[in-house]
Parts: sequence; structure tokens; C-alpha cells
Amino acid sequence: MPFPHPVKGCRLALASGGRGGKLTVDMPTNEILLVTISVLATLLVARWNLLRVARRLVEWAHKLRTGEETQKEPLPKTALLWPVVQEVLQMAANLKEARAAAEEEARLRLAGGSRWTPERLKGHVRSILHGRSFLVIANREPYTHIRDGGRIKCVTPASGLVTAVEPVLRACGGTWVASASGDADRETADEHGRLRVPPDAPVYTLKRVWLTEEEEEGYYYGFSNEGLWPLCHIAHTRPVFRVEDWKQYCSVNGKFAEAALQELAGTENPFVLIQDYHFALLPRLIRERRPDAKIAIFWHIPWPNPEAFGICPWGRELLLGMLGADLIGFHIQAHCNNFLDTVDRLLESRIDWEQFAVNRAEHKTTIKPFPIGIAPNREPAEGKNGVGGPIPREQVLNRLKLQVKWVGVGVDRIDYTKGIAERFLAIERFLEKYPEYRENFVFAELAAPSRTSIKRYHDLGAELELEVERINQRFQTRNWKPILFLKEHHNREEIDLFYQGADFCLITSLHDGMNLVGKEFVGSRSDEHGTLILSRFAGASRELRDALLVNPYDIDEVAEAIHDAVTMSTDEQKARMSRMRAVLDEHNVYRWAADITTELDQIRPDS
Ligand code: GDG
Repeated sequence: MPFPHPVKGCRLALASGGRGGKLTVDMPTNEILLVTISVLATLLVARWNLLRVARRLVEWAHKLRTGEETQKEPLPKTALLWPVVQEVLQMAANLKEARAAAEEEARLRLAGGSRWTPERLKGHVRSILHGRSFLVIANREPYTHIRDGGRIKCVTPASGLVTAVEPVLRACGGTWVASASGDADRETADEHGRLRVPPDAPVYTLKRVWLTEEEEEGYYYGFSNEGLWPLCHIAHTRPVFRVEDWKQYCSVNGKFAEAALQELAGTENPFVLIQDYHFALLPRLIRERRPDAKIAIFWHIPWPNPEAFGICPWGRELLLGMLGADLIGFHIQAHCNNFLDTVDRLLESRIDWEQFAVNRAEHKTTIKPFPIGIAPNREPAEGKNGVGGPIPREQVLNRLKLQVKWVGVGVDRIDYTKGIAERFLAIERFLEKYPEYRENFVFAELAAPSRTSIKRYHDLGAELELEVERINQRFQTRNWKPILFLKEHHNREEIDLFYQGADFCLITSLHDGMNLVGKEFVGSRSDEHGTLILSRFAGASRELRDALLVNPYDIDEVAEAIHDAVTMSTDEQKARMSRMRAVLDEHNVYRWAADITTELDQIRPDS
């Protein structure tokens, strides 16, 4: 049966129609020749194009290897070889990073410096572990996979713990056990909930644990965040203790213990580093089954005095759980003292005040401060995005679309302990007292929504919005308002840009274990400009003595500190900033991890 509309000169037919029919092509010889020539020409052009692209790629890779200046991307995004290019780009980034690290190591060796670097930590942890396993357990996962339209996005959550602990795993390898939190987490992990991360250059394993809605409700939102969080922070929010939440807390601690034990199967004398108040019972649960493990728990938030802690109905159980560890770490000595006082008051035990240790049931637990730091910022010195040096302030302000002379910044999870409302009141007072700054000053608050299923947190977000609206309405003019309340999750680049464009960073925590935002601000200011205003109730105030220290409850004092910050001479800014940067450099997060692992290693088994 002939085709309904045969092309002229080319007849296609099924010789006998229907099934088993034979296809014949009837085409004149000159046209066959034409087709052959055009096919050959296409192949030649494709080959030539491929060779050209490959040659450019080779030249680019050569320049990169020999350290010559290279453009950021070797080929246009549309190129046929784009997937290959992406891989090469990733390798290039890794190579650049490794080269910078080696140069830094060499520089420090020559200078006889004692600074901790990822490489130094890696060597240190390796020499301690001798091939033993390194396991970190934290509720928050460092990478969440979420669905965004038709695709899956990988997000780093807003969390001080993640900021601090992730660089350590990057340096040492090992396994991080955490709660799954993204709606695409399951399909991005294997059947055991494991995946290798960071996604673009995997060096350690993330093991996800799935919680039911009831578990999450009771253990995470309930006991951990409506009970323990306000209990440990003196921020005048009443803790709520419900027996159902406590039961879920116990059962989820058991679930994580099982997950950890699975990961530890077949290992000997592993190191286990438990993070934070979500897992107070875990040290004991793991010790009971793995007495050979060396276990530390680091408490990232403050520890209250015994009277305040005493209102928790399950205080004894929490202490007994924690004392299963060989080592308990807090940010500052005052929290260690409070902990020992609490144990002294609530448990029968022998406290060694000289050694800062608790002896109970033939087990010794050492209590020590380990002030956490941040990973040093290599980028500005190396030239972020290949620009070379810090980005000029005008450029930063242009990118941020801020047309004012003075800029202040705050970065927080929306949490009542961070004193965000008090901060806004201080800005109001500042503009009241110093009207000359109106229309010339903007305060940008980057506020990431957090724990919004808890009513107190949900209400706080709305209260802050109303407060900003009230203050803005009081002062705003046609083209200006004083407070930008950016209530959403921001990416690292955005946050860094604000840090770099700000004249001051304002931290008004009512109570804070450490507070990393102040450290990040100082760390990002390689230009040594800008002023840090820091609450004296944040652990960081013990180290950053060159910040302007304030009592966040004293609105006038904070307003004056803002005035001091915007009128501070460049020389004084530089002097303060360089001293704070030296402190940060010395006490970075690699030292924190090195100190904890060294201490854990030196602890002798119970006799
Ligand atoms: C606990 C203790 C202690 C903020 N918004 C976004 C975002 N962030 C990042 C900041 C910073 C971190 O979150 C917050 O650090 P804090 O130190 O204020 O921490 P908490 O979450 O309260 O953590 C605290 C810390 O543990 C470490 O021990 O310092 O005292 O309370 O790194 O930059 N990050 C991203 N998007 C945001 O929108 N990606």
C-alpha cells in the first residue's frame, strides 16, 4: 500500500501490506549521492566542532594546572559537552581549594604558627583514631533535599550547630547521623538512609533517621524546644513539660541509639560525638551496649543554675543519661560550673572540683569548656569569584540596592532568645535621639523562620512584623524606611554580602550559648572595617572583648552603642577588628574539634 503523500522521487512502499510487509526505497542515484555528501559534511562539521570544544577545554585545564589565570567557565553553557564541563569545573574548584590549603599550611609552617587548619585537624584526628570510626549524632542534618517545582534542591539549614560541625566532618570524614527533614530526603538516600555528602565533593556519610509526625511533635517541638530550650535559656519564656513529650523524647533517643549502634557494628573503640540537648539520654544508652566506645556530648546552649533546672520533672533522668558520656562539653566555664552544681544538688555522686569531673557508679565524666568557633574564611584573601580581595563597599551596597550612608545588619533564626524585638526598639531609640541619621541609615534584619509549628515561634514572627511596621511608619519618608525585615531563609552568599556591606552588626541575644553570627561578621571583614555590637549574655562576649558589649534589656545603652559604632574612627575600627580576627583565627572550629578529640583520647577507661 503506497504512502498517502509520497515525496517526489522517493517512493516508500510496503511490498505486501500488513504484518511481515517489506519496506522498499526507490531513490535516484544522484539524490543518494547528495544525501551521502550532506551526511558526510554534517559529520565533518560536528567533528570539527567537537575538536574545537575539546581543544578549548584542554587549554583551559592546562592553564589551571600550571596556575595561570583562567576564565571562570571554559565554555558557553550551551556547549555539547556541558556535563563534562560541569565535572571538570568541580574538579577545578577542588584543585583550587587544595592548592590554597597547601599554601596556607606552608605559610603557617614558615611562620611557626599554631593555627588549626582542616589539614592539620585531619592529620590530628587520623593519628588519634588509628582507623577507628568517627560518628557524629545531631538532630539537624547538614543537607536537606527539598522539592522545588519540578526539581530537587539541596539546602543548608539555618543552624549554628551545622555552621560549626560541618567543616569538622569535611576535614575528618566519618558519619553524621541526623533526622531527615526534607520532602525529597528519601529519594536522595539509599535504602539504609545513607548518602555521601557534600553533594558536589563527597567526603563523609550522612545517615538519615526518619521520625513519625508524633515523634517529631513530642521529642523535637515538645520536650526539646518547648521544654529544654526555655529551661536552659534565661529569656523569661516559661518551659512546658508534658508527659507525652517526655515519652517521645525517650523513645526517639532510643531510636537514634539503635541507628548509631548499627553504624558502629563491626568497629572497635569508636569515637562518638553527640550534639546538643535533643540527645541527653543517648550517652548512657550507647555506653550500655558499647562500653568500648569513647563518648562525648557537647551542649550548644547554656546550662542554668540548679534552682532553674530543678523545675524539670525529669531532671535526674537527663543528668543520668548525660553522665553516660566520658566527656561533657559546654561553651564557657560558667555553664560547666552550673552543670556541676546541678549534679551536686540532684544526684548522689562524687564531684572532683579540681579535675572538674563527676564520679558515679564507677564511671568518671569530665566536664570542660570548649568555646566553639567558625571555619576561617579563606575567600576574601583568595579573591571570591576570582575577583581578588574583598568586594568594594559601593559595589556591595549597589548589589544590595541600598542607597544610604550607614548600614547595620542582624542575622538570626527567628527565636525569642535572640532579642530581635529589643534590637528594633534600640533602633527606634537611636533614630529618636539622633534624627540626623534618618534617611541615611538602614538596618537589615535577615530573619530565617524557625520552629514555626510552635505557637510561641509562630506568634513571634507576626509580632516582629507588626513592630517593624510600627517603627517604619513612624520614621519613613517617600523613598526611605529604616528597617528592612527580610523574613525568609537566605543563602550563604547573600548573608556574606550583607556582612561585608554593613557598618555594624547588632547582636542582642537575651541569652545565647555562644552566638556564631558575631564571629561570622568579624570573620568576613578582611577589610578590617565595621563594628560588632554584642550582647554580654552571649557566650561569644567572653572572647570578643573588642566588640561594643551591651545589655540588650537596656534599650538606651544599645541605642548609644549604635551611635558609637557609626561614629567610630576608622583607626579604632581597624584596631578592634584586627584583634578580634586574631582571636577568631586562633580559636577556630578546627581547634574546637581538635581539643575535644584530644581530651576524649586522653580519658582513660574506667578501672
Ligand atoms: C546554637 C546555640 C551556638 C541564620 N539565618 C540563616 C542562616 N543562619 C545561620 C547564621 C549562623 C547560624 O545560622 C546561627 O548561629 P547561632 O550561633 O546564632 O545559633 P543557633 O542556631 O541558636 O545555635 C548558639 C550554636 O548552637 C553553635 O554552638 O552558637 O548559641 O543557640 O551560622 O549564619 N543560615 C542560612 N540561611 C539563613 O537564612 N543558610
